[in-house]
Amino acid sequence: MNAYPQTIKFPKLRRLGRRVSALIVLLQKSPYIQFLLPEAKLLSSVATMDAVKMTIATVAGLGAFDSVSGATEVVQISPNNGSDTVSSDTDVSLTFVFQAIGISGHRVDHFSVTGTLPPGLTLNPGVENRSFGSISGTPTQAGTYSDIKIQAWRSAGDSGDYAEGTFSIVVAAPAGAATITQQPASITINSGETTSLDVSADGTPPFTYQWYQGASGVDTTPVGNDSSSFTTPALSATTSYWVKVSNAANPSGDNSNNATVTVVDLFETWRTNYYTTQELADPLVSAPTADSDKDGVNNQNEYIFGTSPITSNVQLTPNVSMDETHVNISFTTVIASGVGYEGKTRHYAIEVSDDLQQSGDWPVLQGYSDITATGLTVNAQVPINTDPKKFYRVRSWLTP
Ligand SMILES: [Ca+2]
Repeated sequence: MNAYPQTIKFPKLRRLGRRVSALIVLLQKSPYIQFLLPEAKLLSSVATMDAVKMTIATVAGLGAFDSVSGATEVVQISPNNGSDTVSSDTDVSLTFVFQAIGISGHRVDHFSVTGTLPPGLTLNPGVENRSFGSISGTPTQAGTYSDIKIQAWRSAGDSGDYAEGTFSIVVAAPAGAATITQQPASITINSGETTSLDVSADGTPPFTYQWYQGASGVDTTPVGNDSSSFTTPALSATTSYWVKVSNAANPSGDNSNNATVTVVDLFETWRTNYYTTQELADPLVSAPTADSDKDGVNNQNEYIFGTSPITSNVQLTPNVSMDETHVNISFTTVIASGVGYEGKTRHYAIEVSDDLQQSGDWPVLQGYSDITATGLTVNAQVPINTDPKKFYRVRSWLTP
């Protein structure tokens, strides 16, 4: 690793007194110069001036470079000489120059890269018969890109002798760039519920927010509004979301992590509590539409009413009586509790129609449109009028 200028034996050179400068000139005329010149040319074709300067610095270290024995590695030359980390900035041209050292003859047939390079960077082709290679381009996405392994192969094809080095390319966000400081958090909800996801960002406002459904970075399904908060639709299946936050200083944006909304199906939990594995596998017994206790109430409605799907019992039947002036309707509300009702509230409404066959929701009886279950009895008195007939029913539902 430390095969660079700092290992030149300056003290020894110094003892040579006035002959030192002559010696340097001699070195520069040595075959080593010819060895490196083609690489400087290579680099200048793809690189910034910095990269070329660094190459020249390596020429100065050539004596030490050659003294390395047994090492077979790929080391960074520029921009962070000798480091495993490559520093760069978003939207600023980068040339990452590396060198294979310790390979017999100091020649590399080709380099290969494994790992994910920052978007905008590529390995430069045409490095045959070199010891230097480079990755260049303009990174567009801030972040730390770890485990980028560069392998220098002595022969054609990715097999045989090689040297390798592993690097992290760190792409810094530009000043004022939108950078997510608080990721949207994963959460567990009940089936049929919605939830809100939030993100916080640093940088220079204003920010633009775009939410997406799917895995982070996959932008095929945009959802929601331009807001730091996103409210999901009612979900019946586990769903992942992420958000991109951008601003003028970071137009390509900062992508959040995945926020997974795990959906728990409480009806499924309730169903599993009553039926055996064999029964659960039989839709004629345990499906939402089945009525295994043959009480006329299907399993979905048993769940909503809070009755057992395996014991015929009709707890909800309202008592209806009439006197000379009123129709009296009473029923006992049942609080939603127990397995499958975590976080649920049961509600009731009394509905009225003069047509028993009326489909859909009936008009609600005024004053009884939303009764929250308390375990107490509801008594409704409806004045009798001149209508020839009226039908009443009690509807129940669960929230959320
Ligand atoms: Ca039933």
